[in-house]
Amino acid sequence: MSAVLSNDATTQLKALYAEMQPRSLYPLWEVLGALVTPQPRSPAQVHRWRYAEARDYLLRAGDLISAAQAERRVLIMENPGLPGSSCATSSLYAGLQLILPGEIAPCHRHAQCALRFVMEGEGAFTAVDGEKAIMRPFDLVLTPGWQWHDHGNTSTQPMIWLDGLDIPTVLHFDASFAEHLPESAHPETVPFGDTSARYGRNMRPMRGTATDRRPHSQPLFHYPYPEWRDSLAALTRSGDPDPHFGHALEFTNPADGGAVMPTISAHVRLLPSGFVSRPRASTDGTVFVVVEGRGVARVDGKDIALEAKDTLVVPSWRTLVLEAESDLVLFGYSDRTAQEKLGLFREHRG
Ligand code: 1HN
Repeated sequence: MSAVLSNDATTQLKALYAEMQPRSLYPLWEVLGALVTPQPRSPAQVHRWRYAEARDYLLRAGDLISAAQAERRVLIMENPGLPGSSCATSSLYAGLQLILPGEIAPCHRHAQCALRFVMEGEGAFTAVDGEKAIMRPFDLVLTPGWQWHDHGNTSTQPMIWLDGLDIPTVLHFDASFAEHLPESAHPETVPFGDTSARYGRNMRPMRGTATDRRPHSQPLFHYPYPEWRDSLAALTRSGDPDPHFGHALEFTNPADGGAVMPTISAHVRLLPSGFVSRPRASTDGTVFVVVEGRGVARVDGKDIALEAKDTLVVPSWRTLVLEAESDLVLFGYSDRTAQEKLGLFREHRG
């Protein structure tokens, strides 16, 4: 409210507010400025989680509760600016999940879309609608909304991955559904590698043939590290880095060439040693994982050191500069695709 009111009017307005409140009526003019801000004012904070610290707590939890007891044994990486929300950004969730040798995380499905980005361990699996993805470090594995998924560790080492989900987005729309399969694991109905062969090679089953098996809109769910890392390496040999991103590749859904899931975009980037990015702000708060290398994230002028396997969250509309002290490879995910569909996405490149 900008106009100056007389004392009398102010007193009478206060009395009016008090009278209206029991009927759930409120004056917009008191809150308009906070609702419609000239630019984003996210309550989320910039935050970095050191992997070694989080890993230690996760392994301690592993001594105390099984994956089956917990359903999912996960430490939530909650944004310190969004306490009690289980959110990493206002629209996205991040957590670190542990599955120990011999364990099964039981089969369920839910409306929320999930991605897994493998931090350590080798050979455990996620099964999506009855097909296993054998996971290796820095693989990206998707479980799109409403697809059955269970995890199992038949290897001899603990397996830890980052879970990225659109939980806050689904909560926002009050659109959460979930159910459990009566059995702990989905029957293995599809041979290993089947989906990658059908959809992961710039081809797809002929429409309307019996070879068209996975859901049309979300077929591919495994993006192996050696493939995406090799593509990034090829970019470094064939051209200059983008001044804001470095060498960057977005993971795509082969069904439509768009983002990996309706609510989540994911990408990787490589900043060559010594590279300093130009400053950039965007409306999609982003969760980053350091895959390799060291560097500094400068967010609104404040430096945050980055080491391998750290997780960093940069909320909406904070100005980010990245400095690579050695070749720095980052994985990142955000709600960019959802914002683009809603006509909300904006960026400012300095
Ligand atoms: C979930 O289903 C998984 O399937 C991981 O591994 C983390 C966090 C919140 C809600 C559901 C999983 C989750 C989750």
